[in-house]
Amino acid sequence: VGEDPASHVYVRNKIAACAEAGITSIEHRRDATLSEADLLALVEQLNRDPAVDGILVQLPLPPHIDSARVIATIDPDKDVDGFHPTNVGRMMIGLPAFIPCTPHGVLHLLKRSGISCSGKHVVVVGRSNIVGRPLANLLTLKNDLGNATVTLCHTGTPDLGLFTRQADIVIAAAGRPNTVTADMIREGAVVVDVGVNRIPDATKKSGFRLVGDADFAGCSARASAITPVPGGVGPMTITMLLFNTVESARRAAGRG
Ligand code: L34
Repeated sequence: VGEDPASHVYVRNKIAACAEAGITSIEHRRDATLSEADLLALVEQLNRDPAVDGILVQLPLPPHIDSARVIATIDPDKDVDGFHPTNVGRMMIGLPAFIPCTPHGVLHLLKRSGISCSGKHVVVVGRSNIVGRPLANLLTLKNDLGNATVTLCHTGTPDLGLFTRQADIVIAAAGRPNTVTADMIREGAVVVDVGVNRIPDATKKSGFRLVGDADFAGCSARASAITPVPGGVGPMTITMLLFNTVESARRAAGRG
């Protein structure tokens, strides 16, 4: 809904990934003037449609629309973003649930890189509902992706470096460039950069370039591993969306 340029790129990438994986996707693009009532009606129509296994309302929504209300209207069994309160609650107590795509992508990215979180001190920087908070929660679960000691830092943390310097793994999800700099990480630490920020750059045709929340050049000299932006967590977010959608279709077919 609306004209957020980054959202258009992300949605385009999601549609392309669905096509590549053989998943049918339907884009319902609406102007920023769409009323909340009309959006809720569209979600309800998709809830009822047996051909639809997954519903994703790309955020952010225009300010006149109550995102929480829209998310709560999505059928929890089709909530492939894992944002519905039912899925958030189920996830938090370790019950089967759709896991939010970015946090889930981060956990699999680490696992597939041979980096276990078990017994490690993971410092998460950022407390959003879509990344920081669910990620911190998942990391505390007693399973093969979690079992970490977790510190959740945010804009109310007076001395961020005091915490990040104690981390085995730093996850930057603050939405601000240079939130994590080389002096804030331990030698050999792992840095996962969730940020996707557009920085003005006159040398680029688009007029901007993408940077993460960590200073990549500085941190990569000290870190044992670090994710790039672009090409790091972003593609994993999309991958986990496909995973959740296939999972939903399996469940709907009674083969869950
Ligand atoms: N409902 N809203 C809902 N679900 C989500 O899971 C998201 N998120 C976040 C924003 N709003 C959402 C995404 O889809 C962030 N996000 C997302 C998705 C894809 C990419 C980045 C963030 C991505 O494809 N990143 C590319 C670069 C893209 C570019 O060129 O701008 C990368 O390589 O990082």
